[in-house]
Parts: sequence; structure tokens; C-alpha cells
Amino acid sequence: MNQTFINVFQVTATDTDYGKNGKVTYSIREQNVPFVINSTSGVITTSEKIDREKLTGSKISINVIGEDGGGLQGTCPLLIQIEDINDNAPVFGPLNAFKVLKTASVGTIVDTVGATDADISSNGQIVYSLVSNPGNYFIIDVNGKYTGTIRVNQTLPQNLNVGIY
Ligand SMILES: [Ca+2]
Ligand SMILES: [Ca+2]
Repeated sequence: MNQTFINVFQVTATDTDYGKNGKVTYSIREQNVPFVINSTSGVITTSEKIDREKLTGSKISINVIGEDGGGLQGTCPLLIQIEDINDNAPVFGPLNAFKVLKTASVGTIVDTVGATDADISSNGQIVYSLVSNPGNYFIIDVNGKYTGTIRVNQTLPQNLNVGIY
């Protein structure tokens, strides 16, 4: 998704003087912010891609200056909320084979897998599922909980001597 040059906001300042003393030009006080302002219209746009995950916090504070032709200034503080986009996939930690007793009863927790996602809210919520589950002996995340918990789903075959993956 291209986030560059999105119109964010328009500020308007009024000046009751006549002529150049009443003509307002706009600027942003901060140097290192990903926004620019049109000096005549007051329209603020993004000047570069903004990655929420690279920010400390999800808000950026700027101060817009309106200056008239005579050098008088007014300042307008703005707090800009940066929304999240789903630009990170879940990442699993190292996965190991698990061992389970053949006598384990249904519902026994055999392992918990864990992945992380740098996004927030629903963009960072991870739903786990078993891709391969021969015999349906195991189940992950019962009761709609997104914990990565793997349980025994039915009585394990007593003649089984090899692992289930
Ligand atoms: Ca994101
Ligand atoms: Ca994500």
C-alpha cells in the first residue's frame, strides 16, 4: 500500500489585518517529521512512508506556524494518530517435536506453539490451525482461544509406535 502523499489535514488561520499583514503563510516547526504543509493552502500531507511499527507510540506531534507578511506568528499544535496496517506476517519461534504418552487422556495439553506479529489489534491477532493432522488425534485452540495450545483430541491408538507430525 502506498502511503506517501496522503492528505492528512488542512489548517486555516485568519488574520484581520489588510494587505500583506493579513496574508498568512504556513509552515511546520519540527524538522524531522514525515509531514509537509502547503504554505498557502495549509494542507498537510505525508512526505514519506510511515511505518507504525518503527514509531515509539502511535501518535506524532507537530506544531503548525501561521505567519503574516509583517512577521507576526500564531502556532497550532496538532497530534496526528497513525493507524496500523496489516504489513507483518506472524513469525513462529523455533518449533520442536513433542512427545506424548499413548495413555494420555483426551484434553491433555501436549504442547504450546507461539508466534508473534508486530501489528496491533486484529492485524496482530494470530489464529492457529493444524495443517496436517492425520487421524485427528490432536486439536489446537479449543473454545476459540488463540493460545497455540495443542491438546489430545481423542484416545490415541495403543498400537502406535511412531510419531505423529
Ligand atoms: Ca503494521
Ligand atoms: Ca499482521
